[in-house]
Amino acid sequence: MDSIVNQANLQFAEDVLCGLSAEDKFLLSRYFYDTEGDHLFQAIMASPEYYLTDCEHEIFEQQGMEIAKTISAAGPFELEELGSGDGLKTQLILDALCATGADFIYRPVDISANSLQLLSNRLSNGRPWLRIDPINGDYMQVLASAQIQDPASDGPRKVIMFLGSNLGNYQKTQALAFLQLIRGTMRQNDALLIGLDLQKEETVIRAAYNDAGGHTRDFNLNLLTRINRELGADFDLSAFEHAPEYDPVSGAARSFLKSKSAQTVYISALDKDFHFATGEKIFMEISQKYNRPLIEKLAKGSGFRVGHEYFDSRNYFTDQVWLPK
Ligand code: AVJ
Repeated sequence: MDSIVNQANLQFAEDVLCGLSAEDKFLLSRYFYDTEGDHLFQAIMASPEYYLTDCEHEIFEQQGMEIAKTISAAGPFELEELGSGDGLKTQLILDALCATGADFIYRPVDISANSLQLLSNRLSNGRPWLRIDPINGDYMQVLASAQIQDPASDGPRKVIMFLGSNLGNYQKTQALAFLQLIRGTMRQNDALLIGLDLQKEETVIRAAYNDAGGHTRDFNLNLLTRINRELGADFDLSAFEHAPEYDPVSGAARSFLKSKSAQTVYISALDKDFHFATGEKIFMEISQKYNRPLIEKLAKGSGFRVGHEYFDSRNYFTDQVWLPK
């Protein structure tokens, strides 16, 4: 046991123990993103069914200048991006900001030092004007720490970006708590630019989380591979199937892995067996889809008001500027 569990994956081991011991088994979607998971997510974003990335890209391409003017109107600022990822759409915003003559420094925050490095290189290339100051770390921790200035200090104005409907990975109460945490770091002239995926025709959403190329299935199964490798488990991937669901009433898209048979999985880092009944599901991820009342409720409940809204041509997705209430 000691040989497998080190400091780095102790938290992972704990979370897997907690999730697989629960009455309704679950794993945490934050663990999808190992190196292979990053690649699989890239493949998902490139799949024709996954409309989210294209929609947000379209919004920034078509309305980037408006957004840039809106967020820079109140003067110089730090642009802090939570979970910057590959930065493909961020470059549209940065270029629009440059074109409007905005005075800003870009601070991407990401858990992956590697993707931060790639991002800095990609964005700096051809943009001699760009001031970039990456912060490596978990954005929850970075938000909670002084690395992002606390509202009592009189540092520069701040615009926080949280794009791609990443908020959707939180259940409703956690989403609210997270937004409150963000709000707590902000002052009156600061702003939040947030991307949210909207409720729409069911078939469109179902397809986005069940692409024909099987990337979403592989993305989910990869977490079992990660547990096998990092925690010494013996998950048989062929004994689980990808079973996504969408509830149009609540707007929750949820991914599950479903056990095809009655089986036992041993995890050596935990020195423990886990039993799965035929058809038993592991809840893997929620991707919440929003509508206006839901958005209003989240904004109000966390001390914001919706200042500006931008939509793609199909009204599938929205990027919004939220202002302190
Ligand atoms: C990165 C959280 C926005 O929920 O749509 C994509 C992750 N999961 N396909 C999402 C994801 C399965 C994605 N987010």
